[in-house]
Amino acid sequence: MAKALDGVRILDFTHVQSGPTCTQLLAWFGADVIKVERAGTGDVTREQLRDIPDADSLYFTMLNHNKRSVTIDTKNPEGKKVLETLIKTCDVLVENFAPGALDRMGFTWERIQELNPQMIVASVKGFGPGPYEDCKVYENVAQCAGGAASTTGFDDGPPVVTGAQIGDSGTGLHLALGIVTALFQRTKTNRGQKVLAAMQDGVLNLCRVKLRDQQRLARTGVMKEYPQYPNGTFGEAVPRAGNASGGGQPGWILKCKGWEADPNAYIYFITQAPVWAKICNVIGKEEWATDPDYATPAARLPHLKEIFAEIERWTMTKTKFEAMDILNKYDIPCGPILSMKEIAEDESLRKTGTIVEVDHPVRGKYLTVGNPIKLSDSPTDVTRSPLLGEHTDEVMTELGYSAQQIAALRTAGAI
Ligand code: CAO
Repeated sequence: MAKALDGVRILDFTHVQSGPTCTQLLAWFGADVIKVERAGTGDVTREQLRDIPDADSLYFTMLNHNKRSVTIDTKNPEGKKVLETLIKTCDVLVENFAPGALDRMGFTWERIQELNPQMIVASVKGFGPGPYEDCKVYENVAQCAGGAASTTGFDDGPPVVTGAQIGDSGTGLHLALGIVTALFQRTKTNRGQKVLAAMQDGVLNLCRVKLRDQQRLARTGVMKEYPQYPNGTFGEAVPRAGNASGGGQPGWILKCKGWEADPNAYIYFITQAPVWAKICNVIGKEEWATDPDYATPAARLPHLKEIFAEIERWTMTKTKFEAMDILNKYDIPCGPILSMKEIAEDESLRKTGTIVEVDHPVRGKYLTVGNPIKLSDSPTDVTRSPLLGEHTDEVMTELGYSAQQIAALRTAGAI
């Protein structure tokens, strides 16, 4: 079946995580993604966190599926010429170098426009224009600067970063949307444009509800769904809310049967207002359904701690899966805390292509996360990541270079 982005050519100058997640998504939607790497080393993640000697790491393979790899030394004059040829034939250049690196290479926006006025140049940077625009940034820096760390964790502990890579993969996702939007606009303007996704901005976008709460706090001095209410104190900034729900329906993580030995024997439980009476029935507190101190969401807010303690007395008698089965019968929103081991073994996720087993010539079989976005007319087939420079000759031939020219460029260290 044809793919949504068939015919779109991406010059993929990305490395590490944020940029590669973006171009991997575009490849999954059918774009021809040509990853340009330095000969000899390539993307630094090829050798980071290796679990098999001399094999591309899982870090690399899991971020670079469905791409082709060419090696070009873009600081070599001949290599620069090859890159220029590539720029002329591609629709989008995606990069996440440190600020200024592309300019230092000689490929300024103006130069790229000269070579290909239709080219979209998409960049991930740590920060947008401003005091930190020249900084190098990794995941957790973005989580801290984007407001996630100050609002994650418990009130009596330090700021905490989350395991979800919202700075890297989250920004890659933002950038991918920017690229397809620019491609769409190009169909009307026939012009390229710059697309910037700053990691701080991406994280803040995902922390939008916390900026909402900052303003509520400034106005009212209290947030009644936060664990600090009614007995704790609020300062000037949004506090860490533990496992409280970020929305209007109070929730918390509760112990389930086996929690003493299993660090993931927990369930997330939401006391959604319309099912309050059902919750009271399930946990054996029928009287709370009509008691004026518990019957309405507003009345419950000062009692949330006590309410969740009572619900936990019930969840501790069930495994997280038993609790899930029972609660779902009554439409009570809840979610088991799944370990990565449980997710890796989940058959339903494999059936949908969300977890995929891939075979690799050097490392053998491994699991990866497939495309989380499913298009009915553009299905994703996950293919292994390329070996370093695996497609150099193929791509150079497509660009019109003869075998002799390729050999000469290789001897000159340009590719
Ligand atoms: N041939 C020749 N040189 C190449 C090349 C190639 N094919 N590909 C890259 N290079 C060179 C660049 O020209 C640059 O050289 P200069 O520093 O001399 O200009 C250098 O390699 C790239 O360096 P970098 O500064 O981007 O890499 P780093 O490892 O020092 O920093 C990172 C990594 C991620 C901190 C930085 O790239 C960055 O801040 N990127 C933007 C934010 C971002 O995406 N962060 C998330 C990364 S995922 O956690």
